[in-house]
Amino acid sequence: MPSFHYPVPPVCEITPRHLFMSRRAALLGVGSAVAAGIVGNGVSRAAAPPEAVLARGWPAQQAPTPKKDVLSYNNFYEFGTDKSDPAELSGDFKPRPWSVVVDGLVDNPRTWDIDALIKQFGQQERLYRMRCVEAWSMVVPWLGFELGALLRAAAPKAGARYVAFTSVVRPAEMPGQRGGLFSLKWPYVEGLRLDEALHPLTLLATGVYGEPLPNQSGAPIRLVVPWKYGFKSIKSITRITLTDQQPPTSWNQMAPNEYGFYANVNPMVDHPRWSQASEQIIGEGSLFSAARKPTELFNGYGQQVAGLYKTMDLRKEF
Ligand SMILES: Nc1nc2c(c(=O)[nH]1)N[C@H]1C(S)=C(S)[C@@H](COP(=O)(O)O)O[C@H]1N2
Ligand SMILES: [Mo]
Repeated sequence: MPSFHYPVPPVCEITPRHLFMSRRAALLGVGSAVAAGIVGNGVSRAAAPPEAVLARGWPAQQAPTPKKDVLSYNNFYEFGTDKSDPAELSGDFKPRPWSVVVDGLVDNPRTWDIDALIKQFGQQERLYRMRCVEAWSMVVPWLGFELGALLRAAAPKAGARYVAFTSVVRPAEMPGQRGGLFSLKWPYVEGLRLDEALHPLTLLATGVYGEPLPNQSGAPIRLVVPWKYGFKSIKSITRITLTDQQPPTSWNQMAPNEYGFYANVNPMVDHPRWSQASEQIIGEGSLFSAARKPTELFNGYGQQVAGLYKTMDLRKEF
């Protein structure tokens, strides 16, 4: 069954919103009240965050999502469209050896070996909220370094205004790249404006929960842009190219009226097929009451990033 992101998802098109049952709830055999995300109390909170994560990370005002949920509920369409596919179908993927090309409008283009990158730029722990455009969210303790550090080493030329990212293409190791009825075009591509890419919140993650990224999380290196919908956070990156033109992005090409280039989390701008006002908290709640919370503008990172957009109409440039 194709997931939510697709413009023609059989389930949510043909089922009234209040009866829609998520795949997860369906597997658990629970009813529509749960699936509809009716806010309940009696929500069991996740365990308290390790002190070190909170101390070294940026404030996220929440406990981390349990590791088992972070590593088993994923979107990574190269391995399949179900949330469980990336963890279950990525066993053949080999994240080493791996290199990342940094090129385009830079004075110092370079092909980096993944381990040389980690040695050069280190790994800090950052606890970030992650809000998928499908209206669910997690809190994830990443390891990584600021994309800005790598870009400064590349020395962008004066004309550079955007950064284009490209994911790996390996159909032999990635079953989702071997066709199917609904498919994105490969490689998965994403992009940021250069000032967004240089923002200190923008992370290149090389690990999660204190360990190297597992395949389903985007091994060996993926982007994390916590104030934008999750699809901007491109996985298994092979190329980072500085350009003077806004680069094409995968979901925008698939459905431009549903997924903009900016994709800033915004509870006031609904997706054409569902509300963005609130989100399901993955890993919380029970069989009988899904846990939800109101969605925050810029996913709660407005104090840090709102200035990037002060001259823009966020309804038009969504
Ligand atoms: N290459 C690639 N990157 C991707 C995706 C994908 O399908 N392919 N899915 C995106 C989406 S929709 C989300 S919500 C996040 C999910 O990251 P997570 O599985 O680590 O939570 O990855 C993003 N990055
Ligand atoms: Mo997503």
